[in-house]
Amino acid sequence: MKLVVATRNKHKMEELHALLASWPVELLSALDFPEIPEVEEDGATFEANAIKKAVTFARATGCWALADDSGLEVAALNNAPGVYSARYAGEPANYPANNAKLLRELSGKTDRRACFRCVIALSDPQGHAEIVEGRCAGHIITALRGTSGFGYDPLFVPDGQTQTFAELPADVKNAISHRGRALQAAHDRWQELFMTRGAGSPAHKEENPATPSRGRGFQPRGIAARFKSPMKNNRQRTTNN
Ligand code: ITT
Repeated sequence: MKLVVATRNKHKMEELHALLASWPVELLSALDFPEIPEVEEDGATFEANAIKKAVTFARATGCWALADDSGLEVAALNNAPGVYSARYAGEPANYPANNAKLLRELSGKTDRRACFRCVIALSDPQGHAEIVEGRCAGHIITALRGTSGFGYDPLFVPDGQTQTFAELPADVKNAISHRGRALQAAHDRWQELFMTRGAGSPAHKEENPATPSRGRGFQPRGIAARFKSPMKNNRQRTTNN
């Protein structure tokens, strides 16, 4: 079964490849579909953006699609940069500029608590989507440390660790990160789907006929009812089921 990951972020894709290694799926990414234009992330929430990316790619490719919308929420900054994490310092997205801005904004502040959030949406080819979420709490240090990972990794020390995400080995980051936790939830919730479906077969067409587009361009309906495994440690929500 083909699964399109709706991202052009190579670092994210590397992490997803490692994290999805045990799934019986052939992973494709947005880079395999250069004809599909970049999806504008204009939602007010991680959920809205993740669903928009997944549904757009699912409908455009006729495959199941998965999208991750993620970012960093900093307590002392009223949860900024949040959904604006990728372009915190402006266009075009630039990791060093974002990190420099974060350090400036936190300069002199003693409350350095922060939380990475990751919302993963899975959409069937008709555009019915469901989400899971993972979080990783930690704090922001005062100078960059480490060279692995991407984004805010050199400034973020997860709770229970002394090293930043950019210093920790990739497998340690993946085990505790917001993305790793969201994917663990996804695995628990959706594995039956990937174990039982044949390549490219559309999902439960009769039970959940495609819902007409509305509002932001999609009207997701949950596919949760079909899957037995309850979520364990992660928050989960179905979308408008
Ligand atoms: P796609 O939309 O193509 O997937 P993107 O980089 O634009 O790629 P997002 O919209 O989800 O991804 O923005 C996420 C931003 O949040 C990302 O650019 C980083 O700045 C930050 N971020 C997310 N996960 C991170 C992680 O694991 N480590 C460090 N920074 C992260």
